[in-house]
Amino acid sequence: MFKRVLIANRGEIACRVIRACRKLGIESVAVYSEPDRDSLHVKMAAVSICIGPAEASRSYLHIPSIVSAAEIANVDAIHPGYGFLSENSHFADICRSLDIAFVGPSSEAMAKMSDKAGARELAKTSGVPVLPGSDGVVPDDEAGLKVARQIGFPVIVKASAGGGGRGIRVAHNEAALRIAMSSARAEAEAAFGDGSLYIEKFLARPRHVEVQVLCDGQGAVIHLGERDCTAQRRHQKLIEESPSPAADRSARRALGEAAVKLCKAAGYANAGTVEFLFEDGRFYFMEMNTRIQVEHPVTEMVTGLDLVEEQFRIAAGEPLRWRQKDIRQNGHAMEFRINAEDPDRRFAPNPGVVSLFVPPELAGVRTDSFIYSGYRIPPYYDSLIAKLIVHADNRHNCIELAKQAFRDLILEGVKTTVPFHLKMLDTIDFATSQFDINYVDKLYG
Ligand code: MV4
Repeated sequence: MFKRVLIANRGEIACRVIRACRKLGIESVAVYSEPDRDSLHVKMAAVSICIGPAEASRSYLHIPSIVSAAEIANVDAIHPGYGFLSENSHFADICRSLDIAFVGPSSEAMAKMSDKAGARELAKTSGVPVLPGSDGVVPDDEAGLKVARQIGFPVIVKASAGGGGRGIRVAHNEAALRIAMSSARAEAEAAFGDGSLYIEKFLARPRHVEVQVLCDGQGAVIHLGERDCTAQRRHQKLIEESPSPAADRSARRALGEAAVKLCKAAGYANAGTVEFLFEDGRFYFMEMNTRIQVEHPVTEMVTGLDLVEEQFRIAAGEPLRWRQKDIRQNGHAMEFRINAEDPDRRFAPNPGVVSLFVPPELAGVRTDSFIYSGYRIPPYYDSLIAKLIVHADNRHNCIELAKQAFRDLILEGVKTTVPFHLKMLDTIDFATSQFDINYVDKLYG
């Protein structure tokens, strides 16, 4: 196992990774930007190194600063967390050339999956269901129109270099498709420096269901069941749960098998997530995330595995410690993202001083956070300040436990998404899970 690891991240995930380091007897090295000097991850780590000013491009995203800190601290691995450099194949490549283990997949597997049109092709040729659409990227607008005429409208145009919902457009006819392609291309060119587009048949009311995988890079690939992330607003997930209330046993099994198939075809290693659109009992590959995800705790609570611990073990060259038959999904778990945002002001960021923070202390409830009473939330980064994760024997009891956990939670000083969650927990739509990815956008505009 590694002796010393640098955590190239901040916030709750940096704290979460440091906890896994402690469990494994690994010395942790935190990096932080100037406004993050009072952050919990800085206090928790054995060693902390300032890597630059507030702007992420000059700190958490600045590869020379991160690599310098890693060299100075003499670490043998870097854990990238999520966001920032976590899906940057160039960064993973630099780590390898410096003989520092990157806690994640190879740069080649990352690059394969960051090319969304290529990932779709790989899924298709591996026998993983995809929606009708283009074979890879469309070379020009005429080719795009030809694909749309073949598969029929409505279609969705996606940036091959995209992610997080940028560079996507829906078109219901040919004239709209011409406009959609030119605006998606311009947006993708500006955001990613790559205007490549691909096209798919558009699903109007899907759910978002994703499968957690673990691969040891020595041929063993297992899945840890699915998470349902349908409760989202503008591509920001708000509530995630496992298992998915929409999937029956046969769909669950098929989803898991599809995810494993794709990982084997990609030569994938470490933890990953295969995302699907799910509608009327059928599912279609969407994309693969090559990082640990925000919502990984719901899978941990249901399966009993520690995913960050497994990431470290795999990166250190250990073989997987479980076979598929050892994995069970026990009970039901939900994660509620607590963001410093005002739900009454269309979820506008609401940073400030947390005057009081007392997390609930209940059996089956976990709080992953980096805030504390008196902490000033800096305005420069993601608004996620805490995650409330609840686990019970079934979905009904999970909802009841969540309500109790929110009653016990004390979080004062800043507006948060807590009132949104309380409202959702009281709706029949949520209780019966009768909704799709458009639900929150429709409610809140
Ligand atoms: C889709 C889709 C409907 N049909 N593809 C959004 C971001 C990118 N990751 C893929 N996305 C979608 N792809 C087809 N063929 C709808 C979305 C989509 C979406 C997907 C998951 C969760 C939230 C979403 C919100 C809007 C659109």
